[in-house]
Amino acid sequence: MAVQIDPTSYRNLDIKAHDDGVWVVTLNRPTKRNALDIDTIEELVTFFSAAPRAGVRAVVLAGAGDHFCAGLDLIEHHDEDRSPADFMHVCLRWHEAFNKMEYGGVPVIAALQGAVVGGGLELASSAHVRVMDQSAYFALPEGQRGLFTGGGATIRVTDLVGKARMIDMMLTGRVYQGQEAVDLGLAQYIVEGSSMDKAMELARKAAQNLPLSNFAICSAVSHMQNMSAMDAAYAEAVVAGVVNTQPDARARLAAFADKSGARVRPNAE
Ligand code: 1HE
Repeated sequence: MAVQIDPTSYRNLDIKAHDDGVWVVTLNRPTKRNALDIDTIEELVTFFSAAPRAGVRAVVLAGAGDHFCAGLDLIEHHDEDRSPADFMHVCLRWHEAFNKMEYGGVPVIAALQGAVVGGGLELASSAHVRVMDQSAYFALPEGQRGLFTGGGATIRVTDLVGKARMIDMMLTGRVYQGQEAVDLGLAQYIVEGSSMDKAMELARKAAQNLPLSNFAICSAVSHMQNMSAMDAAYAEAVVAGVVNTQPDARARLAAFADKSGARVRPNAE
């Protein structure tokens, strides 16, 4: 059942495992601003298909260089001169990759800098947590390029910012950055320094949770959003039945009961 991930078999992704179960996956085509060509998408499918069964406790997803990701590889798209059916299949591979991320059960923390645009925003919005630095900015330039979103923005970006803002971003190319981007929900954290450092800190924290708890958090919440409230409540009860009785949780519950377990306190001033 356990699968192995061989970092040396990836060309467009740089993959590094850390001792604490945190894996750093970096889009590694900085000279192309990490634009998503089909090979990169296939490597994302491969990695995120394996991660849940390979002991990966959390993933930090990053982009090499000054920009997280410039979206669809427009040069490849231009040169391939794809048919409608061809591009539909390209988009289905994007969905395969991004659904594996969102529904795979392994926490994915995105570390963002520079452009997070078009398909780059679709990729980032498939992560569970987004950390931006002061240089990061978000946009959907598809409208200006004669294109439309094809990697899930109509679903995930709309979930983050709402329908009206999503349509405005696509119609006018509006760019969001800084604290406003956090206030709208495009990222959960903004940092003065490196988004990578903060993302690693959050990933290490998440990696300390029991894997089955993280599996539920990083798959069940998304699945339940797709259900009616009645069905979601039922599914939540079933998931909680499994997770909340896991044998590995007993030591944590015992620690609370004997008062050695950490208490929940407000943040220090
Ligand atoms: C690219 C791409 C790309 C850069 N595809 N090659 N996305 C966009 O519309 C964003 C397009 N990119 C940009 O607006 C800018 O490149 C950036 C703001 C991201 C960066 O600017 P800058 O000045 O640092 O770089 P540059 O000079 O524009 O580009 C550097 C190189 O990266 C250059 O290649 P070179 O071989 O001439 O050196 C660029 O061609 C290359 N490059 N971005 C291919 N996107 C499933 S549907 C999803 C639909 C979409 O995602 S549409 C949105 C596409």
